[in-house]
Amino acid sequence: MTEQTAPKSPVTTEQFIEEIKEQLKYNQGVTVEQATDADIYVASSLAVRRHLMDSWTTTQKDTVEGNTKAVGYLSAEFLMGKQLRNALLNLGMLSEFDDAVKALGHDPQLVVDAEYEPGLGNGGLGRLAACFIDSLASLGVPAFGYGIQYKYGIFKQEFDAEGKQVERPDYWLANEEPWGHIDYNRSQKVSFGGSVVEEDGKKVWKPAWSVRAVPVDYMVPGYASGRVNTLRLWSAKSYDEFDLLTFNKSEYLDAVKPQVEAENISKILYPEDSTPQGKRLRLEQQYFFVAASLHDAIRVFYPGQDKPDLTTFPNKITFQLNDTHPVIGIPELMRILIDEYGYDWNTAWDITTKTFNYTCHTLLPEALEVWPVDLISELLPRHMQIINEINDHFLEELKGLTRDKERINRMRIVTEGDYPQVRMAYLATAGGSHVNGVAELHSQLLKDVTLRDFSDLFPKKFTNVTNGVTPRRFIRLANPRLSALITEGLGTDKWLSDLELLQGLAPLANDDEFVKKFAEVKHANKVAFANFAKDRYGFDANPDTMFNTMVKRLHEYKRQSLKILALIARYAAIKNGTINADDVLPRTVFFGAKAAPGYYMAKLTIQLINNVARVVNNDPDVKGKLAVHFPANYNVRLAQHLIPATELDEQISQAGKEASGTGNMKFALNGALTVGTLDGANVEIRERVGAENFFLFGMTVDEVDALYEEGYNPAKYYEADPRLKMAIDMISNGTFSDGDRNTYAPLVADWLTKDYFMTLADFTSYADIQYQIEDLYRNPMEWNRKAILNVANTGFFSSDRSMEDYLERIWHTGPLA
Ligand code: GP0
Repeated sequence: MTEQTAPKSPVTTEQFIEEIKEQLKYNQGVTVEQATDADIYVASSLAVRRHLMDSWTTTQKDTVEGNTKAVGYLSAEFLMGKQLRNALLNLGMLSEFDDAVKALGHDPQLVVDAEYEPGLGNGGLGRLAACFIDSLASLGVPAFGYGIQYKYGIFKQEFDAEGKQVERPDYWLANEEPWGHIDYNRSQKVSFGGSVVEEDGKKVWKPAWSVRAVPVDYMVPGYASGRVNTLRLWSAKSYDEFDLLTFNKSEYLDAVKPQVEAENISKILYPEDSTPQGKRLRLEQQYFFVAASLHDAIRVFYPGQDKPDLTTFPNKITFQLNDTHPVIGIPELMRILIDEYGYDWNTAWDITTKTFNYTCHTLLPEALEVWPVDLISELLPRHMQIINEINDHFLEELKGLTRDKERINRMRIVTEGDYPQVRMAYLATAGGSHVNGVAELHSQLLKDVTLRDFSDLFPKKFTNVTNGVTPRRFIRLANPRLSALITEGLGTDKWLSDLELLQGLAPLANDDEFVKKFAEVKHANKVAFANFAKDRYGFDANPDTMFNTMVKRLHEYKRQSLKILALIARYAAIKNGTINADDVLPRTVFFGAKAAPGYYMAKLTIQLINNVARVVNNDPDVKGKLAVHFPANYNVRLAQHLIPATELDEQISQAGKEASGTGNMKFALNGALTVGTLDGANVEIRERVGAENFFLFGMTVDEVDALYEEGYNPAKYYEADPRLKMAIDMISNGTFSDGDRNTYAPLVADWLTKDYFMTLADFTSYADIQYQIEDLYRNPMEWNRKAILNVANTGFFSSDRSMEDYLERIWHTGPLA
């Protein structure tokens, strides 16, 4: 990426004040005196949006008229976070905004707080999509994000009196939302059900019902690139036509029912992360947004053309399938080309395979979507025919490549048997040009294990692109103090668009003055977080203790239970005097995690963490030594507050299970040290920051495999390490459940008999490395030197670099001229 200095504001503070006033008057109809923080938020957002408008329209025009291929990022999730400050940053208006808002008598922070965070994603995958479109715009690459504007985002998490997770609906659109523009004039019709008939030797789909897909457009401003791309999120609306037959025969309410129900399609985000539920509505959602997006792209790139030459489609736009969720786009594009535009099979297949690429985000077999043939046949009968035909052609192709019948059978896209299913990951691999994993280790395991047969026969399809995160949101906006220090240290702010420049900080790790300033920044961030936490969650966190954080979805493979067991062991050791109280390094541990509402073990783990926190925080014996806090409803906003304040980050998944992780990158870039396993992108982080600046523990992938082979017996580890035994016994005997021995029995039983992710086997090395961590922490200069080296050496993990890798290895396109 070409380095940019910060953009210059298009307005003075005085002008911006006038613009806000104008919006208050002509949009909201309130006077400056009447205006609340929320009014100022809406008015300033609309004013900011106007400043993006010219760049947005020229970017769209250049995207269509230029000869640079665009990128279409198809994703069921975009976890955007708040928009206002991000737009201000990219326009160079941060200080003008602060000053204007103050002049109008408001606190800028309260105005920004009035924005309700859109939660249109579950976790890593959705946030990655948001980072990617930010980077594409910042690189000046023409791109569309395509997804769904769910009416209800990821649930709001609360905890009840017993510490159990309670889910509340996230009706974010109940608030004024100035960023999305709903464009009724560019809607698309998406149909479902019915049957396929033969007419003049052609297959004709006669759908049973249709829904109107209305685009809601969000501007995606690039940082200092002058480009503004589009995130187009589809919202389902009913058609106003009645089913007249029903209307004549029966009741009005029966007649409107299908119309009313059509809107359900975009009502709610499925809250399962990495564990798809295979529900009918979910498939409807997937087809809904993908069909609308493909038709939209044809509308955009062939304006006004009835008979466009779609053999040029792959030169206009390349579609990235973000996991298997949009893979129904492959048969849909085939259907469009064959049924709507009259192309023959081979031409259609050639266009389709050139158009799509697939990113896999998992190694958990249960996370790879499979749809029953019956369900697809019922909802999308024509697509099921096409998928079967793809399967037949594919099996033919395989026969030309191998004689191994077993292998060919294993590779079927449509399985055989009484309940045949469609494997979406296989369809994606067969129907696109490239398949990528999201970190080196993950991509290797995809080739060696998950998609082995495919990689053996189509080795050239497979590649890796290691994930990244946007430095604009996750350093500049989240951590203004560190940003200022980096700029001071490097003598330039160009690092925000060329993050490898952070390398220039490495020598400063030996400069005691700089190290002290770095330590002051971290301490100030801890104080700021403590204030935020007090204000927002009501707990006291002592900034003079080590801040140790584990934030991510609650999943057994991520092993929050390893953290909680080690924490209980530590608590017991302090309490029993096994460790001398004076030798205890004071620590404050933060958890943040949502569990899928139907995931019993994960929810029980949440309850356990909350109750360990309750017991520990109320025990005078450990006061000042150990504290545990679990703020509810971890989201992008909380991440932006907590990550800059963290000193030790936990990335402790079982090796071979976390595809990449992206939190790990955010923490390292904000100067936290990582305690982690050799999993996902941890491997690459450790390579870059240096083994001596990373706390490695636990089994490797090979060791995990070997232990499975040998037969894993978790009870053995329970007997072998008294710390572990103590921790589990305390959970069993009711220490964290007011004496009730049943509450956590399912967790205990699982650990002692199954422990599928080998938490117990890694316990000892995890508990032991804590001594190293604490020894280092006792030497603040050394700790901070290592923290600086983490910042200096992780510039690689910018999502700008990820995008450049995709451009080079997969998309073969670049910035607009
Ligand atoms: C992977 F399969 N991820 C899935 C899924 O359904 N949802 C999801 O968020 C995540 C991976 O678990 C990850 O390792 C990865 O970094 C992220 O996708 C983006 O690639 C950690 O969140």
